[in-house]
Amino acid sequence: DKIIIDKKREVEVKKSIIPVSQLEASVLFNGRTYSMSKLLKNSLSGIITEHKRRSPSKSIINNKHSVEDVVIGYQNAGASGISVLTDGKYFGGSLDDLILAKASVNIPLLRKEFIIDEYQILEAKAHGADVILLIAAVLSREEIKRLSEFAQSLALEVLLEVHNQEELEKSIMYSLDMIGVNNRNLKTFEVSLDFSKKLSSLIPDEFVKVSESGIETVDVIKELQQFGYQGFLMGEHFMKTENPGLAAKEFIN
Ligand code: IGP
Repeated sequence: DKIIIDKKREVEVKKSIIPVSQLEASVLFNGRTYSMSKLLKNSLSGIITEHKRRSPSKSIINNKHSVEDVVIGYQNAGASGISVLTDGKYFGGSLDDLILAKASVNIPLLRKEFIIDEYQILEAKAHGADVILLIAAVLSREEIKRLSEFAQSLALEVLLEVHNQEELEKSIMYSLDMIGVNNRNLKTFEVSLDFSKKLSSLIPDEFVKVSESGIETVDVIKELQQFGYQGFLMGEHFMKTENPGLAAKEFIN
């Protein structure tokens, strides 16, 4: 997988520039974290908004708003959390975006990244994340276990993303907080809400269920709630508008 090869190289370079001790010494590293899973359980709508400038499937989505404007708008809209893309090459994001988001809002932040190494989890914490994403499609069960336990040892929550039954079954373990079903196939970019519907009954009740990608209407959310979903990760539908915060507000209220 091309992205993972790129990531491995990226991580090795960063490790040689910024040592772990420097990450651990940062102010944010030693600060408190917010629980996204608790917020989702207690929220009526459970919308996790996303800051995403571009994507491999859609190219440019939004390149005119500042991170601060977007995330403050999302918080005002009543979002239960914000996912911040930090991958530069494919999504036009950065860890600086995460820092800016952290400085602007006080709701849970998810570092949206292809995480393959503990170093990226230390980075996430040092840049203000409350939650990390782990993608089952690119990790073995042993890697998911190692990385999720490491995240929890830093008081970070873990959202584990799956796309099919096999990925779900290999990943179930108690060091995860939320399980997300990605409605988008990361290889073909095809989107179908059927993935969330089909997999919901296989996710144990201990985990907060999240439906990710391709969500555009309140009706869809109501339908997915019937399948037990409490979190809904939405990026493009808001980011592509003139005012992402306002679009989220109209959606949530
Ligand atoms: C948001 P959408 O269709 O609302 O913009 O999707 C989010 O689910 C999507 O960006 C995403 C993603 C990912 C991006 C889900 N899993 C993994 C990068 C990597």
